[in-house]
Parts: sequence; C-alpha cells; structure tokens
Amino acid sequence: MKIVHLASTPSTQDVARDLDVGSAVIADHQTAGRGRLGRAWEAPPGTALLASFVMPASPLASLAAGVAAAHACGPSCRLKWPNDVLLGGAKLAGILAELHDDRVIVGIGVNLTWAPPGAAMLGAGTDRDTLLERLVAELRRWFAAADAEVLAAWRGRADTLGRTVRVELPNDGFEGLAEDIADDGSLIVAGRRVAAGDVIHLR
Ligand code: BT5
Repeated sequence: MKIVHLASTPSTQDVARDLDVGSAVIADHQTAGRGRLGRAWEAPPGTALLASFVMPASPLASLAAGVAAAHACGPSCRLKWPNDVLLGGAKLAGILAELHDDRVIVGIGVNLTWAPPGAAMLGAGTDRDTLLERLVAELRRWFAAADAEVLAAWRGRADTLGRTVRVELPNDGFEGLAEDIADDGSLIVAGRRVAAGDVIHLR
C-alpha cells in the first residue's frame, strides 16, 4: 500500500479521496476529523492513529473494515454495530466508510494515549506505525474475503448481538433484541432490519 504521511490536515478522508485504490493517508493531527452524520472525531496531536484507506467499493466494506480494525487492535476488541471497535465495553476506535463511485474511503481513528471521557485507548505500549502495518494487512485480508467469511468474522467479534438495544432512526426509535446481522450487513432488531442508524446497548 502506498502511504502518505502528513503532520496536520483537516481530515485524512479528504486527502484520500483523490488517491487511487491501494493508497492510504495517515496524519499526526486532524483539525476537522469527522465521524458519521456530521459528528466530530477528536484527538489531540500525536495521540491516535488517524488514517484513511482507499479500498475497492463493496456492499460489506464497512463491516469488513470493522473486522479488520478489531483484529488489528487485539483479541479482546469487540464490534458494536455498525462501526465501532470496543475495548472493555468502551469505544476504542471509530470507522467512517465514504463511498466515491467504485472506491470506498475507509477512515479509521484509534485512540492510543488519549481518549475522551468514557472512551478507551490502547496505551503507550502500542506503537502507531506497527498498528498501521497490522491494519493494512487485515484490511487486505478482509476486503479479499468472501462475504460469508466477513459476516462470520463480524458475528464472532460482535458485542451487539444478543443484547437489548435501542435503535435511533432520524424520525423514529425502538427497542428490542439485536438478533443477528443480515447478509447485506443490516442489523436485525426484533425482526426489523436496520440498514443505517445508531444503536445504544441497553443490557
Ligand atoms: C465514527 O463516527 O466513529 C467514525 C470516526 C472516524 C474517524 C477517522 S480518523 C481518520 C479519518 N478521518 C476523519 O476525518 N475521520 C476518520 P461516529 O460513529 O459518528 O462517532 C462519532 C462520535 O464518537 C462523536 O460524536 C463522539 O461522541 C465520539 N468520539 C469523538 N472522538 C472520539 C474518540 N477519539 N474516541 C471515542 N469516541 C469519540
């Protein structure tokens, strides 16, 4: 993978979108890091892995990226649907998958030596560039894997399945048991398919 290293940039997502599949951008600091739905991604300079990877578009890209990130971050990391990596039940990493034609820009932020209140971090024992190498290898692996393998790996790391969750939709919300993920990656809650949105783990 061809990797561009930057000291500071508004968002690695915006640099990556002009690059070819197989490229990546990593920054020591982002001045306007973003999450989904216009939310902000925070990290003081030099405290996190902040990277965007240009991957071929695929329907399960977001789940494949989650599986890759969970594997790269360690055996005790779990996945909260759709895109959070949890450590000890708290958010360690976030993933933003933005589709541009036949490419998907996969942005991954992993907390290393700082985390906002209530979130998790890997700690100073994890070297950022070693983690980046692991992420590159895992992304290659999971983007090349068959859909069934990605879904099985996601289920194997899932923290959401089997829990009672609250689904938050733009104009609606409901609670129920998170039963499974469907073949297209949507979450099945009390028999309803949720394709996009946020979930809160209740119990
Ligand atoms: C995400 O969004 O979790 C996706 C985050 C993707 C960040 C990467 S960094 C490299 C690349 N370049 C970018 O500009 N973005 C990507 P979402 O599910 O919407 O979660 C956002 C929410 O997580 C915020 O509203 C906060 O509540 C919380 N948050 C912000 N910073 C955090 C952090 N460092 N650790 C844990 N939670 C955080």
